[in-house]
Amino acid sequence: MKIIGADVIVCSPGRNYVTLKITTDSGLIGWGDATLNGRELAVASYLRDHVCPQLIGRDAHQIEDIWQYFYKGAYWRRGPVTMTAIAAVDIALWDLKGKAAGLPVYQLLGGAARDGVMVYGHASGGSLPEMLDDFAGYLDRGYLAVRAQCAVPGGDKGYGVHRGHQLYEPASGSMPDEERFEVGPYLRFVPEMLGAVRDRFGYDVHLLHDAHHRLTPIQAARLGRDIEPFQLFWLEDATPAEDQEAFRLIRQHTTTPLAVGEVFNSIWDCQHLITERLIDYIRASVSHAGGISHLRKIFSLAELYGVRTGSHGAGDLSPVSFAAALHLDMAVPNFGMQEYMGHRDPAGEVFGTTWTFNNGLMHPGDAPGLGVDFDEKAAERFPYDPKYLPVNRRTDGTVHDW
Ligand code: EZ4
Ligand code: CO
Repeated sequence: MKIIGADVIVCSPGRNYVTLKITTDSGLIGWGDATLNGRELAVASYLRDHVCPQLIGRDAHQIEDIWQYFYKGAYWRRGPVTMTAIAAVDIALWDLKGKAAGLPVYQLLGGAARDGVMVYGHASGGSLPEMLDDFAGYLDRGYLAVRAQCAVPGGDKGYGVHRGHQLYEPASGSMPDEERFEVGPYLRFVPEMLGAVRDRFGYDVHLLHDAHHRLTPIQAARLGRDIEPFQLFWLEDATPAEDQEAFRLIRQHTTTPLAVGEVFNSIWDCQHLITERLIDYIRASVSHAGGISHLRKIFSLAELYGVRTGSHGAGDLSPVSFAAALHLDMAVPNFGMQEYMGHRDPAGEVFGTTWTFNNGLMHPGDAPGLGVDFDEKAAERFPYDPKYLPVNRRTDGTVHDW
């Protein structure tokens, strides 16, 4: 199965997505996701200018060799742009191998290790009553796990709070929006918010919260301790993720389970977190951490140390990589939870999917490959539309982690 074409398509159906199309002499086509929120064109160029020409003529079945060729062959290793580009190639090749074999990708990864993949939805609100009503909606729709985010009273809107009736989407504007964050009111409000969820909905639903890398280790330790009574499934991204050592301090103070990793791009970003058991869930994503092949290695390392998976699944991961995540989630023994934020309209006009949602569990479907189609004609109707993630500042103007 020789590769005869490799093309990059940038489109914006609801938000920007970068999609890699690999064409083979067998007539089969594989799809990969190369979306890196706010830096889309850097990955598109990395692929178009440097990777696609070197793909032509290779055997699409040699997934591991091609992965190593682009990782070791570039000499310059790791980094989100490089690893997202390699991920797109890897995801497209797994899609092709599944299509060639006539099997869904999860079968190639060892087969189903569970009936379905537990996902969590995102409840949010500009006020506590609004958030609680949104939370109730997720339970009505059958979710077994829900993340709660809420604007801090008297403060700025805060991370993770949707506007109107649309799904939350943080990227907006051809220049980054500026948001404000003050840690004191946040640390006082979060226990109240999580307590209100438990008061209204009890303890059966799995409850999650994302601190979005905004706390210092000692602040995170205090928050983890304050919310212990509310028995979270996990506290996400407590501190800036590049500081692996910070988690040791948090760990010493709290039994609240810790999850981190949506900005990681390789196994080297989480080696100590995993081998020193500083976290409970590893949240690296298939599209930003080198594809199915590399994320599977991270998950295998995690399995050795009792760390479970919790893949990133925001709307800026296209349906192609969300499907890839579901296939991997089905097959790994140490699956924990999958984030499912959903994709805004009109993404469904460009991406056709086969996954299903039943009683809180998702299944990737049994179509050969990943089970995602990309409509190139439809994509032409949604040209690239520059958008950036917000920049965050403290009240005194100091730039802070967003
Ligand atoms: O901010 O994917 O858990 N999910 C998240 C996401 C991230 C975005 C960044 O592009 O934290 O909302
Ligand atoms: Co997050």
